[in-house]
Amino acid sequence: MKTLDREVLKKVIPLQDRLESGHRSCRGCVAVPLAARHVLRAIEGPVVVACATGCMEVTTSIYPETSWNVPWIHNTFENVAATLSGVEASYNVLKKKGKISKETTFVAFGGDGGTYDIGLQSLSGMLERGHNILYVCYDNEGYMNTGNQRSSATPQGAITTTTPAGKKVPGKKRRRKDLTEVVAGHDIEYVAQSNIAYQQDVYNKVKKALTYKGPKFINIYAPCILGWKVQSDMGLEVARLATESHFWPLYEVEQGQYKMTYKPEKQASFDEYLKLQGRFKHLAKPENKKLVQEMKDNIDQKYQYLFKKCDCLGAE
Ligand SMILES: Cc1ncc(C[n+]2csc(CCOP(=O)(O)OP(=O)(O)O)c2C)c(N)n1
Ligand code: SF4
Ligand SMILES: [Mg+2]
Repeated sequence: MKTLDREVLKKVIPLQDRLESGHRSCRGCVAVPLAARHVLRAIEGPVVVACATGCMEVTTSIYPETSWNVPWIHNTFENVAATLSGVEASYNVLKKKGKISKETTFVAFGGDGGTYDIGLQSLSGMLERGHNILYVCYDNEGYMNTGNQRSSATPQGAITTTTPAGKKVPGKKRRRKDLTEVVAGHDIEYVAQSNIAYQQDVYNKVKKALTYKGPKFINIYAPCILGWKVQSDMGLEVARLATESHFWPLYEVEQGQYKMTYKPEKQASFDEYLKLQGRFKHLAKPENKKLVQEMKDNIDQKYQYLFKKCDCLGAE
């Protein structure tokens, strides 16, 4: 697991977590608390956080309690980017009038459902209007707080309650949407793909994103123990294998320039990644061999394509 470099650790350990303990995410959940903490640790000074409805929101803010010790705004499933756009615009007006002087960072968190699907329109608007906001998607590949329904981020072959596997259907039929690329198409200053198992990578990307005034987007791979049917101490290992097997490459697009931020020395086994997750259990059956091969071919094809677009000399 890639934790923070020693020098960075010394800096962040004394900091108070901006998402406190005592939240109600599932035992072993690596999606919600780690995504929030890894991101917020990299931000200095005042911060305003907004969450779309999703696990991060419902497990941290059940009335009358909250685990957030920063200004925090609840949103519906679809409009976190729009709400925070309004907050950032008001802040700019108040600053102009001299009523606020502190530099403040605005961070929106949305799950994949709230980002890839139902909040895509408000995200796209926020990016195009140029708000000075960092949008972070914690991608746990499904609608998890409502009981594990598929989203457009759910990978091909995965079982969810709305994509069951049986004699005729092998789990989700369609491939996942590549949202990082969709966002990159908005031609903003900074877009990146990261993974909660690579803490230093998340840290670096947040730091770099915040050097830009304007919209920036980071898509963080964040396994759901419950929905993916993963042993409660294996969430980070599954996340790690996603990147090491080339399924979830770590890269950034800075001012239009693609760069791999981590290049695994040797491609890890995708079968190993599948084996750790109950949602893919049925893929071990002989009749699904062809589908698994198709999934692997797709990973290799996409990785090669991305690699070509990247400045490979910049890879770790
Ligand atoms: C318009 C609307 N449709 C459906 C819902 C119910 N709902 C709330 S959160 C959610 C799924 C959230 O999925 P995601 O954004 O991936 O977050 P996760 O729970 O996986 O963390 C759904 C279906 C809603 N609140 N509003
Ligand atoms: S349902 Fe999944 S993402 Fe949500 S709190 Fe539980 S383990 Fe975490
Ligand atoms: Mg989700």
